[in-house]
Amino acid sequence: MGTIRLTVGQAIVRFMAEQFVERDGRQTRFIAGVWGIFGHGNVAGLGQALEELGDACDMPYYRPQNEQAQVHLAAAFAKHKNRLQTFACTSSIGPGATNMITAAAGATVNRLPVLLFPSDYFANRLPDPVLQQIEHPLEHDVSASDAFRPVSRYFDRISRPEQLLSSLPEAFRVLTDPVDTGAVTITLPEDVQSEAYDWPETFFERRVWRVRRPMPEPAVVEQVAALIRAAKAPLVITGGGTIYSEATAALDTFATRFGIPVTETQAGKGALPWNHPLNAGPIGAAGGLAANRLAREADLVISIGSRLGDFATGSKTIFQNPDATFVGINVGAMDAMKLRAIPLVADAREALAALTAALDVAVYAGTLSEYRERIAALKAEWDTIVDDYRTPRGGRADLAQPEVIGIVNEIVGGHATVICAAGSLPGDLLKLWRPEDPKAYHVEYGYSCMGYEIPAGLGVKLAEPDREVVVMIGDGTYLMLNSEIVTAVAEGLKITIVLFDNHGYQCILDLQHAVGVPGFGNELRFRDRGRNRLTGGYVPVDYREHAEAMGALSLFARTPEEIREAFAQARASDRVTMITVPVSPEKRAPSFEGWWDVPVAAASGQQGVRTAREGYERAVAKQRRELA
Ligand SMILES: Cc1ncc(C[n+]2csc(CCOP(=O)(O)OP(=O)(O)O)c2C)c(N)n1
Ligand SMILES: [Mg+2]
Repeated sequence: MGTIRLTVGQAIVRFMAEQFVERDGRQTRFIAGVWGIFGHGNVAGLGQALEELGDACDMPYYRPQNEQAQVHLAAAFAKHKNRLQTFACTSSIGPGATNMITAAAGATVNRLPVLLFPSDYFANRLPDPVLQQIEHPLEHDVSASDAFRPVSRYFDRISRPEQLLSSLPEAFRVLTDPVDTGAVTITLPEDVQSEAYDWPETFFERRVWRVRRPMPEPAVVEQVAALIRAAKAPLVITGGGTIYSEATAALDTFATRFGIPVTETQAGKGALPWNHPLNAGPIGAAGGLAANRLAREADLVISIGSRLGDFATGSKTIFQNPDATFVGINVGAMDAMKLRAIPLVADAREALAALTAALDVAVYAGTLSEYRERIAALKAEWDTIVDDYRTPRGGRADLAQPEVIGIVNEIVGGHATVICAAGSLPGDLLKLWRPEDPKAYHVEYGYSCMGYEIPAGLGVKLAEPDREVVVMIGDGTYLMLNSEIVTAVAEGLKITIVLFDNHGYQCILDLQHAVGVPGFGNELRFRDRGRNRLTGGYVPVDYREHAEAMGALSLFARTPEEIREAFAQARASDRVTMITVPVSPEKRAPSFEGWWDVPVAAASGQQGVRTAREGYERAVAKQRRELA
């Protein structure tokens, strides 16, 4: 057996370059490149390896400004690639490593593959305590990198080089498995990372990982087909799994042929174009009128590729028909079983094809015309409401957020990718954005992580350079993580960022009012010294100048006309562009018969809190606890 002498870092680069995935006969190199920030933990390990072997292995290196951001970026890239490709990320030990944890959790929650190599303290322990070492007093083998364990779908620490021989293949199995995927973390002690070993040459042979499409069990297909035939008011909820599985055409066929309305979650939005006759729009706490009314009455709810988070189910209040049956189509059994559903554990595309075939064999003609008319009427009503919110009222300043969303969507159309993650924008976008393509709507709402937006813009642009990318971001989240604008400048990545300046955390202020609490700690205000509270005037922040200082083309727009002019300038430029739009702190899209369980204080000296608590207890009574 031939061997080849390489360091651990070099072996990782060589190995990653030879890992491919295959689905539907198409092969893709799985790791597109490596993002990393170097420190003493990785500079001589993966850092040295990337410098020496990166070009030969076609393994490009990218430098972000923040380790959290590089992992968001990798996750967004993977999401846009339907999980068929991702980036690896390397960091130094200690703070560089723990900076990645937030975004690792986000990737795991959203079931998106990211491969993380945080560095770790010396395995030989001779220089202990090395700079940044925790020195846990009782558990001597614990390091800061152990904090990755709960947020990773696979975790390993390489304390001897040869452990890579079994660890790396297992890491790639997890990354490329549609059920198990998420953050995969292999921590690399700084000494081991640069140690050499004689690796078997076979370790670096090309390996193709098949991304499986599990077939549904025929008996369950028959059972579900019978339920569909018997249902009077069936309803589909589509999640992100439909898009990842490239099942959108199969979903269209299924819905159209049998007259079954499709409602959408944040991850599922775009599976059908907004104007598809059977797209009943978004469902749940931040959903629309049509979907939420259909959900209330539905007698058969079929979820496809959804983790059924509380926003999608209105914290389990949107299904009010006590006789409703639930079916879960999901590649993962855990998700398929939720809501006490009949689990159709399978790939979404295969399951939809099998159901369609079974219903065709049974000569099922679809839902009755009364139901189809009701769907059409509700959809028409919902579309009119959305039109109304999107339409600017005159050319004045003090625009409402929904108006800005409408204006931007009109400008960029239904094929540009809009990106968002936290704040009030995701709810408004879910209701008001009109995608016409499964890749036109990219909202991370599993972890709803402030700071995802701009790195995600870079990730999507790298995934599909020819598509227009628009990042929608609140002022609060911008202040938390904006520095990847510098990376966009360095990499020549052209995205357009629309910053909504409403003086702070307005969605949480809304929530605060809903739980009966007067405004406290959410708006960006000066400290009022007399009261010793943050109740002074607004702190002025010049976001336009801030982004310009980082090298962006930075514009300011107050009216619909100014937004259109700014976009014209943005589109004419090849630079990352930011358009700052001041918006009213109050005007957002309301709730459309959705509810979200956020507890209200059960004891308070304040009347407002007590009143809110009474309302909360009435609302909680509608929760379908038996669906837990
Ligand atoms: C990292 C992180 N910290 C805290 C939160 C809780 N949170 C959700 S939205 C939000 C405020 C967002 O403010 P901004 O971006 O200005 O959006 P707005 O609510 O004004 O639309 C906060 C604090 C979060 N989702 N993520
Ligand atoms: Mg804000």
